[in-house]
Amino acid sequence: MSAVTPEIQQRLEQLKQQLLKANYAYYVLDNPIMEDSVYDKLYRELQDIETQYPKLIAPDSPTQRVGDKPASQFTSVRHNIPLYSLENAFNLDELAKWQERWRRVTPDIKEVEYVCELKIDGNAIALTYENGILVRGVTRGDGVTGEDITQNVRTIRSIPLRLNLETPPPVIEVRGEAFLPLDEFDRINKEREQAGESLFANPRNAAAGTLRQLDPKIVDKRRLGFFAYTIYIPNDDLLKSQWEALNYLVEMGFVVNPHRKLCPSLEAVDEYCQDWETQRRNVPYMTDGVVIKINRFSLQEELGFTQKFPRWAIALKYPAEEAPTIVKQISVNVGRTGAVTPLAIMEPVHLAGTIVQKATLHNSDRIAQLDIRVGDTVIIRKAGEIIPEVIRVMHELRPPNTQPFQMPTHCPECSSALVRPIGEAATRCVNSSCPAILRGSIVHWASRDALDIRGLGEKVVILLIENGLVKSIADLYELKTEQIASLERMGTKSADNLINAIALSKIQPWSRVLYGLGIRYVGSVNAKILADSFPTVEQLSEASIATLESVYGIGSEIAESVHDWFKIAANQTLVRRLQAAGLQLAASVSKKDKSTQKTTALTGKTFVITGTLPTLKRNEAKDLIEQAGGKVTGSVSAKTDYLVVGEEAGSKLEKAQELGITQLSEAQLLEMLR
Ligand code: 1X8
Repeated sequence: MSAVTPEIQQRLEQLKQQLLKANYAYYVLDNPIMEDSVYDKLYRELQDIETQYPKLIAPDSPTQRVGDKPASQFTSVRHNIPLYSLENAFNLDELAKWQERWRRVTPDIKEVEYVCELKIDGNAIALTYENGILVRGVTRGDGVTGEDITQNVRTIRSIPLRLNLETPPPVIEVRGEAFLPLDEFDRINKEREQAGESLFANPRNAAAGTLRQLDPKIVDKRRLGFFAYTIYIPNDDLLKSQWEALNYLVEMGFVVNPHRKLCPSLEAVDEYCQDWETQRRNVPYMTDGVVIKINRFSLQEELGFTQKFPRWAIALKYPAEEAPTIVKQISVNVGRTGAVTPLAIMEPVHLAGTIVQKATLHNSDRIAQLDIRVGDTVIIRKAGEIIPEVIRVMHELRPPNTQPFQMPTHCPECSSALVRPIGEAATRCVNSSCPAILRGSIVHWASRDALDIRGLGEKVVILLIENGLVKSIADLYELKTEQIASLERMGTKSADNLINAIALSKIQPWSRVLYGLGIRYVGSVNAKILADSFPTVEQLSEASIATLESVYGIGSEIAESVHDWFKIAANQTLVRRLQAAGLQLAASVSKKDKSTQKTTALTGKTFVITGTLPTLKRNEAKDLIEQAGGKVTGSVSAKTDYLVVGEEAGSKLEKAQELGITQLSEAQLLEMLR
């Protein structure tokens, strides 16, 4: 390696400054100052220098936003100062009562200023800066302990990696809300729909799911935004108010929501709230209310906190949106556990920004309680923007000759008699070969937190079942490309992709397989606990209820459910078939244990991956290659044996062509791995 010259150092500094400035203009000020092509060119030059002189890579370099390595898990971090939640008010009266209440604590205060800010429906995060450099980002968690998501936070372009301060204090904590802009939310859900993946219910869930992604490259692809709203600087007494703090955040380089207002009285606050209740849909992100804070810090300190909330702030929540519509039909849906859920199918109606035509009726008790019939006018509500529900039936508008709804006595999908276990609200189909249960089980098996089989969504599952190709989860592993390709709307390419995606599930760990089995009460967290305590499926299936219950975190309901599941002969057969198919029904031996590895065609070979592969994420491809004894590096050189090429491959492809390096498609790589 050649020595670092002052010229190189100077050029690097210059590039860094220009790129940082351009980034800031684009993502914070929303006012670009540089062409994309120029940005890319400078970025590549910086990247090249840094590759050549890795010692020069600074933590705040624009190239250091997206980390290479996915995390294996997040570590828990205790917050230095807890993240409180806010007391809610649901109307202006309650707001006035809040003012009366805090005034009683400090009766001498006459004049008061409030700061009004939009309440962003996202996920609160806490950022720590040491000497001006971002060192940690932590989720809210339960307010006391959160998860360290620094890698993910770094990908958010509007979060500065270095504060714009001459002499930054040794420690600053900044808090704010990470959120998904609505257009980004729509884009992601469209992509997921096309991929047959389950959709995110709302932008908040999507943002939460994104922040908890282990692979920062995926986080980087979903452009999260961040609005800052709180600063803590130990031993500082320069900032005197929330309003000053917000302006200081702007100075430091954060995005602070522009729709903030300093209000001289509660009347001005009321006006702001009323205004935003009607305006709320005119901003490109979700808001669920207004946050009102007493401006002056000295008064905030005097008021302090209750057990749960600051006394000096409150959230005025917008009312849940409601709308009337007419019930056209009441149908039932059979889920993967056999639970039969009644649904109201209604005249489509606009609600909270989406068109709604289905609402859950939960169970037969709820139907009886509502006395809901086909033809009824009902009020539906979308609470927290999730699945709408019927909150009221307007019996006075009921047309003549309606009939009360009767829960079906037989399963709409397999015609077997439904049962309602004593003490349970749910009606169930208990036929284990019911196609609805099979369908739900396979969709669950393929879902993101289970085996994560891309392209195996509900539509494809239905197709496979209807054509008799799949009668059990285990049948997925015997599918042939030709069988899938012959199905409606499936070509050889998508069939190939599906086969590869299914094959890939064989590297998923035991805990995910266990979760995928869909044993009642065994969610992904319990599956992890069980998989850790019982490293093989044999150990788990032979465990007594008492042994299961002795595991920390496993209660009697789960213990019984697991124990009963393994007693059923069909489940034992399923486990044996999955084992034979090569799924991980035991904790894998550590990857570091090289001695047990066989030699393969990949042993000792060096691979570079470029572009987007059709089914494998980059780190998945990397894992597969490394498990087979290969090595994956970041840049093409004469030492590279193979270049794995995906779509939109860039300069690495050119370089590989120059050097005459063998190229592989994903399919060829998988072939080699087999
Ligand atoms: C939560 C939120 C706050 C603000 C905006 N959005 C939120 N979701 C704000 O202060 N601008 S404050 C807050 C909290 O303290 N729990």
